[in-house]
Amino acid sequence: MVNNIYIFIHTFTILLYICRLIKVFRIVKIAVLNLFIFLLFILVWLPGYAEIVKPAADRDEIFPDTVSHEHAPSPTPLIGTFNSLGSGTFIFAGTTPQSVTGPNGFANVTINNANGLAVNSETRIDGILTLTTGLVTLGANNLVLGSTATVAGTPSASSMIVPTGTGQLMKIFSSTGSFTYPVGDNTGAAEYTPVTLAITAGSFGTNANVGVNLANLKYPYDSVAGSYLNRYWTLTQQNITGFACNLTFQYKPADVVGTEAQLYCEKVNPLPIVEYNATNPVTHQLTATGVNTLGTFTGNRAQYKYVNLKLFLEEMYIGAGTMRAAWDISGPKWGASIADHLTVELHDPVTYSLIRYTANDVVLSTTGNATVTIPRAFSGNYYVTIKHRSSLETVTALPVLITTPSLSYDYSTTISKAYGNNLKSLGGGVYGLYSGDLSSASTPYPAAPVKDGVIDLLDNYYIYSSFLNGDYGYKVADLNGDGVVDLMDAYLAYTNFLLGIYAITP
Ligand SMILES: [Ca+2]
Ligand SMILES: [Ca+2]
Repeated sequence: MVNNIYIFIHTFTILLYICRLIKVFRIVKIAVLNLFIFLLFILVWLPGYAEIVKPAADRDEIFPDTVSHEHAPSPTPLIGTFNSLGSGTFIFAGTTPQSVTGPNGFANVTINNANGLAVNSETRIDGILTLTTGLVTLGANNLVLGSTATVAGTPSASSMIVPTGTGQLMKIFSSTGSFTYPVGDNTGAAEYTPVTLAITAGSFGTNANVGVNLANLKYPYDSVAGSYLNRYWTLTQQNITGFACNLTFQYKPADVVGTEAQLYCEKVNPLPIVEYNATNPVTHQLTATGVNTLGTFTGNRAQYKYVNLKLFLEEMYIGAGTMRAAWDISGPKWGASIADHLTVELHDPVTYSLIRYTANDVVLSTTGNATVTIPRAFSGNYYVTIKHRSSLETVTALPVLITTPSLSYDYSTTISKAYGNNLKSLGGGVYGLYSGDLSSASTPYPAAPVKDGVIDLLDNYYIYSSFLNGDYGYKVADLNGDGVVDLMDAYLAYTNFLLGIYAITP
């Protein structure tokens, strides 16, 4: 039955091309169009003709998903075995730089060498680490403090641990509790910038630990344009489940670029960015409470917020969570991993007609991801509306709260993600935006189309006219994005017209 539809369509295609070739009058062309639409209408409503299946030769298979938004996991530091050096106290009190090479397991260690100690391999201390004077530089090696280890002395810029390489100062925990990591940097001037970790919940496995290192640098984060901190700390944990903690980061006034009072404590990696408390510009401390996952923390006043959207466009969807990359004349218009561009609007939650912010040329990946950058000043609730050149305007089911540096909304998981349940099932539990609204009565072909929120015969006629004109490349009438305007595109719009689809907005 489906093949018959194709035979029918292609027969009329040939007829219409013949009409073009012999330059028949426009009235004949319109008559043929109307006949076609009428017959198509009859066919679609006949039992067994309601479903159309794409031909096997369709281009779907040639655009595999090659995009990954996953971040590589951080390398996991491991606690190995150590050569126990007994239960005494080792005092590093030289007058020239000293080093320790192991792996050694100490009971007590005193650092009393103004020229410092270099840790040249993994080192563990289970008793008391006394910081009298001198810097302990870790480089690529971890310094592990056992679960009962403590720090004594007076940590300062001249007496501290310097974990500014890949090595971490690691503390083993066997239960909840608090520990201050006596860390800082020796980049330019030595600066003491400790981290206090208070673990409030968790289950602690073998060698459960939290490690810290830091950098006296701006975190390479593209939204930081206003005020920020030239310092970030990276914390990782192992073998703690059900983790919850509070964190305090001490920075130096010299670290601040811009206005200190504007800074917030933010976890900037892994994404999404999480914003914690406003800084204390008197004590120069950043705090984060109720932290459940660790990562890299810094202070900044992000210039932007991010709304991470996930959505699919019906006719560009080719299955398995992937869309076709919209084609131009000879290849993908925007790139092989980009489906198309969108316009995203933030609408007032009470008066929907008030558009509070518009983001144009938002990139939609072939895997359905789009990130909208909005000025930080936007907070509160907004309807998030998606507009696309040939898809139906679609709105979030409810206003979305924008309070954090980034948030996510996925339109594709259930029909109820869109206002009015106005999504089309694409199979496999995936939902997408209806295709086929591109034009209106006032913008007939070949005028630049302006959509009217209804998928009707005017849209169909626009596509059909574009097809008759032999349009190809990046054209609005090319619903499925394959670079050619043809009867398939017209048919796709026609099926949604038959379903009586129109935009539903608050
Ligand atoms: Ca329309
Ligand atoms: Ca097409």
